[in-house]
Amino acid sequence: MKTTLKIAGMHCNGCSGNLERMLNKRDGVLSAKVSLEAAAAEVEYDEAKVDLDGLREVVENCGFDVVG
Ligand SMILES: [Cu+2]
Repeated sequence: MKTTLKIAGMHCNGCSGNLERMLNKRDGVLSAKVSLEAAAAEVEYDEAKVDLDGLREVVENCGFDVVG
């Protein structure tokens, strides 16, 4: 599965880099790419291991919000 999440709350490359690292660490995430400019995370994941709620949880644990 591949999805693009719109992220609110990222202010700098530290924010986006941290979120990208945390998403990539999540079990079931095959690859994650976070763009500060687009305020979005492109995530490829194994839906048998993680779902959208699981991805949202990672985003929220990093202090950001999924807005779409
Ligand atoms: Cu920042």
